[in-house]
Amino acid sequence: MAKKDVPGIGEYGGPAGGWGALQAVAKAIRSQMTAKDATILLHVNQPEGFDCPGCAWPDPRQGSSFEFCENGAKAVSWEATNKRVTPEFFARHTVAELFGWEDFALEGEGRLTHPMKYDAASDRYLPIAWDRAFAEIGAHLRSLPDPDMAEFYASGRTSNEAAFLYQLFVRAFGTNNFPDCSNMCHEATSVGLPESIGVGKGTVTLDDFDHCDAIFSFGHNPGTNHPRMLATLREARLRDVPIVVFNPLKERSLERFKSPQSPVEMTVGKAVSIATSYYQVKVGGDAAVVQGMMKVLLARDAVDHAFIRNHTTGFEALADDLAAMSWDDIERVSGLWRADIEAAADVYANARSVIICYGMGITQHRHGTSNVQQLANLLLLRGNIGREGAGICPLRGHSNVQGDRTVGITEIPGDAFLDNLRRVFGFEPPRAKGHAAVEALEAMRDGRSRALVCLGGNLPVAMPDPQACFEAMRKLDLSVHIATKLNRSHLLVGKHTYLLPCLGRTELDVQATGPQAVTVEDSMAMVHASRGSLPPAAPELKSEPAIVAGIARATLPDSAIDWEGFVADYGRIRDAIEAVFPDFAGHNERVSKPRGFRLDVPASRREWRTKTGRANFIVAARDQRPLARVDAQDVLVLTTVRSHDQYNTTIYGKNDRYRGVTGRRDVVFVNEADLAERSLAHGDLVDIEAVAAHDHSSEARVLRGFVAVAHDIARGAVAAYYPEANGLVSLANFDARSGTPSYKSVPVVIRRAAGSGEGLNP
Ligand SMILES: Nc1nc2c(c(=O)[nH]1)N[C@H]1C(S)=C(S)[C@@H](COP(=O)(O)OP(=O)(O)OC[C@H]3O[C@@H](n4cnc5c(=O)[nH]c(N)nc54)[C@H](O)[C@@H]3O)O[C@H]1N2
Ligand SMILES: Nc1nc2c(c(=O)[nH]1)N[C@H]1C(S)=C(S)[C@@H](COP(=O)(O)OP(=O)(O)OC[C@H]3O[C@@H](n4cnc5c(=O)[nH]c(N)nc54)[C@H](O)[C@@H]3O)O[C@H]1N2
Ligand SMILES: [Mo]
Repeated sequence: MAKKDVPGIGEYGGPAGGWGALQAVAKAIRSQMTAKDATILLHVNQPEGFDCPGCAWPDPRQGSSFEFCENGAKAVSWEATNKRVTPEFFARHTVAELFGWEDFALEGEGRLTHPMKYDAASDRYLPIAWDRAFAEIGAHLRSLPDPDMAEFYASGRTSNEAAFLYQLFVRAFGTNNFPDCSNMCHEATSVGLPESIGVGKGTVTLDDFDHCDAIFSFGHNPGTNHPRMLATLREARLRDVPIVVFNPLKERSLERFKSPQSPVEMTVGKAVSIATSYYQVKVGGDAAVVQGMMKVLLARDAVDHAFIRNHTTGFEALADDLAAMSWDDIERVSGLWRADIEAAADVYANARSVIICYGMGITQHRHGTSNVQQLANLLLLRGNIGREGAGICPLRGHSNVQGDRTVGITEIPGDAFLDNLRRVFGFEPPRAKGHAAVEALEAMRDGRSRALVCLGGNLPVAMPDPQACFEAMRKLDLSVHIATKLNRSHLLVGKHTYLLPCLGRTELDVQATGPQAVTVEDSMAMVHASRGSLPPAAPELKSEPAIVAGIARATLPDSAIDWEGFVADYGRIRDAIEAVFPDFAGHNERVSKPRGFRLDVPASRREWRTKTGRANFIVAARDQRPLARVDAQDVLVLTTVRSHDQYNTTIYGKNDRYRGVTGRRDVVFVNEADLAERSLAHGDLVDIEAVAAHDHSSEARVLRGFVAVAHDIARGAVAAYYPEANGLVSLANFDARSGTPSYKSVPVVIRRAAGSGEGLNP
């Protein structure tokens, strides 16, 4: 049936990659940079170049050929833009006026050039000298009655060096309040995997993908968010490795891909099909799928008894739990037929070595931690962890989010780490648990926290419930933003607000001892150097380590730590990291090697650093706080996703090519049958209302006037873009074990928009 014509909504017929991707790169570069500057793209992810700020997928293992990535090119050109936000810009626009701009327009103005301070009288940002800014920030922080009344946010682009200095400063100041982007992202991994396998990281390397016999993909969209992964999946498909996908949306890149690096594929060749089976699981239905698969394996006795005996605990409890589970329930919750789940279990059982990949479709749920642990259970049943070609592969978010955690950005630091910090730096670090992101926002909202420092990011826009978060920001006595570009967080001013512009990854960072490199850790625990080469966007910019050290010195005048020495030579920061974290032995020497080194992941050699000393099967959570009555008549479950033209809260453009959307983001994807059931049609304007009774919040949350788009999405599920849909997510709706907000399971009802007619068009 031909779909009604709706402006900006169509269908994308091509594969992922292909010419569409090359055109998009050219466009991204043209809009931000000159042709000469565009040569910077040749330095992305090369041994002597800088680490791509786009994602945390590892670098290619050899060769120096430019590894093509459309969204990497967008991320780089967005940072390396020619556009500037100068003091004159701020003189022309009040903060109230800028607040009315779209996020897209704010960041689109370009790079921040000068340190600025908010002036309430004129409602403008005015320039301030660096030293004065540091002195004032230090005085404000010192005047707090208690260090626990300040929050220190970090977004995961920050290098290991900046992150380590940041945590050192904050702990010397006296708190563990480290909300970070990981709290909104893979916290379920960081909490879930250590209980299962003794380490909160993925266990595979790129080499394992050359040796696996099957790949299972749960809840991630690599064509958009980890595009370089498609090259790895393509290679696996060319070896005839089955790839089984579970995703409520049909994502083009998981269906087929044309490699822009393969001249034959680009011209005469066919696209490579990626998924060999594609199951449109219900939103939040993954644990049920995995339980069903495990049930099949047990029924067929297709498990690795020797591995289970020698390496694990908890098998009997898991088996009992699975036995008690009915296929009716599994089918209802997963939205899949038993036969589908059996077929998937067959592929799994027939493969000697299996890798499971997963992303936000698994973690951002009220049972995110438990979801992650079910994936680990499935792998453990056949000994698929800790040997070649097998393992678990969380697709991390920000390019250095894993590294930041490794070097101490955590609200729950371990004793061994704190003891080392005390030994190396001679101060007593705080031991009490600090605030994660949700707790930080709650403390700010309730007035218990009075200050917020942000090392990058766009915290209140990334969090659930913007209304509550925006208000919380405006109540602060002090807010400090270390950033490359203007965003909405900077406009949510408190009593004293400072905007401190920093260098980005692409830029040359020259300190007293000469040009500096920083280091980052990718999704597969590879640590390597990153060196920028472009001249800084403005002469006044400082590096993140220099800004952190500047604030530290001003806040802690009596500190015995040599902040200036650290900034003069980042090698000294790396030495300090090595002194605190034994895993980094030989740090400076090892990162001087072209591709760096891999941090130890004990589970990948079957050493289980859990309390039991074994890998643990963990029975799935039973829901204590039922979410939506998924079976209730008109309740749908909303999931929020990234478009192809955005980087988290950074919107590069309003297109979402692979999903057929052009020039708009006010859409909600709905299954055609679900529309029909509500007497709605493709293109109708709808209001989306969160069902408060089911998400533990009290007030009504409504998004008005969105365009309903009939889409290939599981029944009962709807999808909208992040951050536009964050107003529907309650701050109270999160995974109790990890604190990860349930951005991917919001119970909603959808109805024709109040006052709208039959739709938009034609
Ligand atoms: N270009 C670009 N790259 C990025 C980012 C970006 O914004 N832009 N962000 C970075 C960051 S911080 C992160 S965390 C990663 C995010 O990378 P992803 O995890 O790929 O991010 P999402 O867009 O949230 O996509 C989640 C996928 O899960 C599916 N999904 C939703 N709900 C469910 C569910 O209940 N079950 C299952 N099985 N699937 C579900 C969605 O349909 C979608 O395909 O990407 C990183 N890389
Ligand atoms: N509804 C919904 N909400 C979500 C998600 C979702 O899937 N759905 N995903 C969540 C996830 S996974 C994450 S990780 C968070 C992301 O949350 P954040 O990490 O806080 O947000 P970003 O949008 O990545 O931050 C963008 C800003 O970072 C600054 N920046 C960019 N580069 C640099 C740099 O090199 N240095 C510094 N200092 N600043 C820089 C720029 O000013 C830019 O405006 O959002 C979460 N929110
Ligand atoms: Mo993320």
